[in-house]
Amino acid sequence: ATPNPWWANAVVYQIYPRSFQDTNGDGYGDLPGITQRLDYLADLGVDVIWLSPVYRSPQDDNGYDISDYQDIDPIFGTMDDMDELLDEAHSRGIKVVMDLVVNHTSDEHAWFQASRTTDDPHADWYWWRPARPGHEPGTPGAEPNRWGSYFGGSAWEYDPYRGEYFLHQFSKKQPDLNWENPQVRQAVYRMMNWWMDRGIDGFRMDVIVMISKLVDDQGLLPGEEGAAIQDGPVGPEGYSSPVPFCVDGPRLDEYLKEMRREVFEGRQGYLTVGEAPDLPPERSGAITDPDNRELDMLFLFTQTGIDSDGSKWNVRPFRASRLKDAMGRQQEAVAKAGWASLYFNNHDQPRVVSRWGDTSTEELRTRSAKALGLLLHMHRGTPYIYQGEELGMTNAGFTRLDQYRDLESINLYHQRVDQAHEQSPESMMDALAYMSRDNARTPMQWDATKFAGFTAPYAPEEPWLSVNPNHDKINAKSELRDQDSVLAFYRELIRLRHTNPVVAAGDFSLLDPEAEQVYSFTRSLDQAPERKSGPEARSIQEAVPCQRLLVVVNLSSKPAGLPEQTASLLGMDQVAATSMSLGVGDVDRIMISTYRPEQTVGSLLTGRLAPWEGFVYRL
Ligand code: TEU
Ligand code: CA
Repeated sequence: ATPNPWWANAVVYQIYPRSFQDTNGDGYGDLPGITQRLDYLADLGVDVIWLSPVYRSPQDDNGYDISDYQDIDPIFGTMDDMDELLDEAHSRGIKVVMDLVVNHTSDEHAWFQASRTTDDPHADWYWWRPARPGHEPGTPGAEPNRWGSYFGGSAWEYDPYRGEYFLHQFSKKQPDLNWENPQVRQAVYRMMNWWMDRGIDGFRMDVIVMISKLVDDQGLLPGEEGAAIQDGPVGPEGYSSPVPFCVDGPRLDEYLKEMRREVFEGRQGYLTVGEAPDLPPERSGAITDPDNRELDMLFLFTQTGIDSDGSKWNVRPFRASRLKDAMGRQQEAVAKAGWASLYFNNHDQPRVVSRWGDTSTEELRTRSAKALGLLLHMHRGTPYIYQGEELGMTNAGFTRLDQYRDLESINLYHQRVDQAHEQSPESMMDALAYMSRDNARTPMQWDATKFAGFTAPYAPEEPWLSVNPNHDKINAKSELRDQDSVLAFYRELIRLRHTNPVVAAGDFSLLDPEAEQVYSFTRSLDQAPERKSGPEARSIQEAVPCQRLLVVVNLSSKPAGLPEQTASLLGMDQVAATSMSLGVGDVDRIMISTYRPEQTVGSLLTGRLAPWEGFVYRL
């Protein structure tokens, strides 16, 4: 029987269409390109693809600024191309989830244009506010409050036509929709239903936890003239953070429940995943509890914040204990009810192998890419693979600002270096090389040809963002031929989740939280737990014999001993650091390893792990 919820053992693959496959030589990936590569994805074994936005857009933020939700942007193709992609994906048993960007629209959306006239029915569809009394509108200090935008500058933009400011948490071409207005919500649900009826299988919901903003009794935002609530303290760049007032606002649950009722009730086989920056993991249990009828799962951010301090541009060293704490909190939050999504990479994060792995040699790159993949995929939840992660693709390696295209990277460089003098040019370039979103956005590396097979070598236009020169070594074509490739390993990870109910559903229990080299935990289904994950999910649990898996990963380029709790689970003698139990020598217990299973048996016998050695052991 198909498990329900079906996503309990599914693996999702994220496509960033602009960088996946160009078919017409204009340097931008497109929908026909995705359709062309579906066999590759089917062969990898993924169940779902999530497409970053392909709607009509001025492309200020690469499509996260939508000017028409019911049309396809010409750079990506046509609605016919979309329908064909849906058909071709479905015929291979692959579901298609689209991005839903409804915290904001583009300023070029018809709703926003209409909203600029105060007597238009759309006048209240965005957060319009007058200039601060006593200030000349449009001059510094006249903004309604001191909030800064995530992409630099004030979160308010003055529109001389309307004579008022509008709120934009992201770029000034991304005005925030006013969800307080029921007409806005109904228009969004109508659009969502239109797409669901067209045959898509769900939505990834962009910054969905930001749709409700905290207002006082008079409807004033924090820090506005006369407001009952103050805005937060101002940082070195002169702005205060909207996070405490815009993330997880007072009406979030109400809106999510309404959306669920208006769009998804009565539908089946779909997936909803909400993006949740700055949401405390503890809240995810309630939002994803099926009984609460909100969302299926959330992308939390605790793990992506472990190597920076305050701002993402203040980079600090990776520590395994911080990663364990971040992931552990997420796992804990949904242990009884609700569900987790698992990711290290997406289009906003640097490449994980460059970030927490080791790319100094080819050997270490493949080992560490596998180790990080194994670590992620063995947690409890639905894993997301970002295009190229399955190849062990690395950061872009850019050294000059003019190589970057991302508005966040470019704006923040100017704000922090030129305006606030907060950071030296060198340290900001280092921070960009480590953290910039463009690291994830270089074209997909299909083969070793001039533009990596992303676009034809003789294409009239070069790719919109430079291809990583290492595509001569790191590419899908060569990895498809290699049994030991990162790609082959990901295929195996996916297969394991599909075939082993413990991997899909087993309880998570962290071991040795303080250990800095080795990350280990168990997954178990031994006491069929009371869990609210839908009726059929219980049936996979009942169908399996009791099982317990031990996951151990050396997250370093040096050999590592087994930490205490891990060693004792394996029946290791701490003093002699050798195995006391015969079982440890049994190669059949190694379900997957980043080394050959025989080698991992050797490591277990001596109690010493090789660099980036990671494995799953059947206890
Ligand atoms: O991102 C929201 C978000 O908070 C981040 O991941 C953001 O990119 C990062 O914090 C900036 O430092 C979503 C999308 O994933 C992102 O691509 C969009 O730019 C953003 O929303 C606006 O739509
Ligand atoms: Ca193209």
